[in-house]
Amino acid sequence: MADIAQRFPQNPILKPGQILPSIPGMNVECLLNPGVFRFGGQTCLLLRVAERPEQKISTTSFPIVNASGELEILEFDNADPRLDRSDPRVINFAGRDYLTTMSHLRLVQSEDGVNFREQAKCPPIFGQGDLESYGIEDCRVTQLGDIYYLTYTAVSENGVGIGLRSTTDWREFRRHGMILPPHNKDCAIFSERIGGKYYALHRPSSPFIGGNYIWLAESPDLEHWGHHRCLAQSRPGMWDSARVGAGAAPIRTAEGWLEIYHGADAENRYCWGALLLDLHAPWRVLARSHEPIMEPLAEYERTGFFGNVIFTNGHVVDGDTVTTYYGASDSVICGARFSIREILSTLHRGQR
Ligand code: MAN
Repeated sequence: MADIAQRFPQNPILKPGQILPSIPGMNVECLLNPGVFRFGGQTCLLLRVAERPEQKISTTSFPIVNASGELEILEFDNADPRLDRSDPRVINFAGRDYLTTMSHLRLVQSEDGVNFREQAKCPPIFGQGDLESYGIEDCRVTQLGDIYYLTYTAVSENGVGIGLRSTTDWREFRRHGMILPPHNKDCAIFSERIGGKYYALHRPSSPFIGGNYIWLAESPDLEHWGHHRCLAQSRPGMWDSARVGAGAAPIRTAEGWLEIYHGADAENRYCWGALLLDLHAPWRVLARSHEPIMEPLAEYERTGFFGNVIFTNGHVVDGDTVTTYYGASDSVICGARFSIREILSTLHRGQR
């Protein structure tokens, strides 16, 4: 069997109605794709909260941050022939793309890893400045020493790139700016330096030659990234034929760095596979999944704001168990456990 995930029986563990909107007048439409870490003895999820105003039948409206740094609601008439609403996530009006919701990040905590609550002392994290004016999304959290590094998708009319912030206490944050420019997503920093260098997986997209592939970059200081290498391409005819992107920071195992990644086909069906990278030379791919390790099978994974999506960018590891948290159907938050040994046993050596 391809799907080896042990889903939480309590799934979904968080739904949009359980999180208050960031400001009155907004609706929380979707909870998605949390970054995951441990802090103060608790399991923490950094949720992506996607909001928009209550929708009227005849118009499509959504927030952006305008040039003065204020929230502004854009509203388009659904009957206008210049409006393309074929994808629930993005609209195109008069040749320009917009997101239908604006996302920010919110921290929830749990003692048992299943029941999560928001803590008033941890402030919401919003997009700031002209490279984040359509919101911030899908944050990976990597702890290096006492510092937590947040790599997230920064969206604006300028494009989609990778922003970096850091914190030690989840109250005060340092902004490091955009570390990888558009078009780039799915950036996860390794939890250890290798040979004195920092490493990160990321996903630049090439519209003509090339595609949506997983790359590796190297840095002396976490802000300047170079020595780029392409690690894994999408594979024609397979479940990951259209795009692949890294999940959270890879897991150190005796056999190598284990990376759980997402792959989607032309129908936007998202599954997960895994890559095994050499411990000392992470640009060497030792093995890769042939079959997915998880597929959108449960009802809550098949139907929602954008169905047939499971998307993970966060996990915690306890011995042989990796507990992944994920967005299902771009709507709700779920959890699933895997045996690391079992994932490793499914990988095909020498696959690219
Ligand atoms: C992209 C990102 C994710 C989202 C998936 C599925 O990969 O925008 O945030 O979950 O698409 O819609």
